[in-house]
Amino acid sequence: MPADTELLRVQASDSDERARLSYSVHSSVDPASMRLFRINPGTGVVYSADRLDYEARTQHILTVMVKDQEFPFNRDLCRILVAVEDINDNVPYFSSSLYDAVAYESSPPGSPVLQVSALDRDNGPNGLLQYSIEAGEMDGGREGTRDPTPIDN
Ligand SMILES: [Ca+2]
Ligand SMILES: [Ca+2]
Repeated sequence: MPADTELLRVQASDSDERARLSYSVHSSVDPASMRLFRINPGTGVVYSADRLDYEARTQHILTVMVKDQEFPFNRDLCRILVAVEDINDNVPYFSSSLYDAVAYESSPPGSPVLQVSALDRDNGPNGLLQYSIEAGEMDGGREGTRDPTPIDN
């Protein structure tokens, strides 16, 4: 989600006649959440102020304050809970860029040769991986299949 997205609006009322109310983000459970949200002091609309990363934190709990403007100041607090939804924003990566294996020519077809493994920081379906052979010699493993000249050692 891009920064500056409108998330929700808090609303307070004050029975005093000339009350002008002002909203602010008072605190957050995780101090890092403070810089990720801002509130419009006049309207109470809460915006994201930076990109939210599900992999860093799946939810943010903020305390919002409303204050009137005349001495003696009165105030009230409320809590807002922002749940971050995961998107598929992380690419999978292999734990190694090169794997070496030795396969015996006597091993029957279907014998395991090696196991590759990759990781993906996303959660749930966004982090599920499927492996396939993208390129290489698929038809018998003989080097030079694009070249009709037989290679004989
Ligand atoms: Ca992913
Ligand atoms: Ca993600």
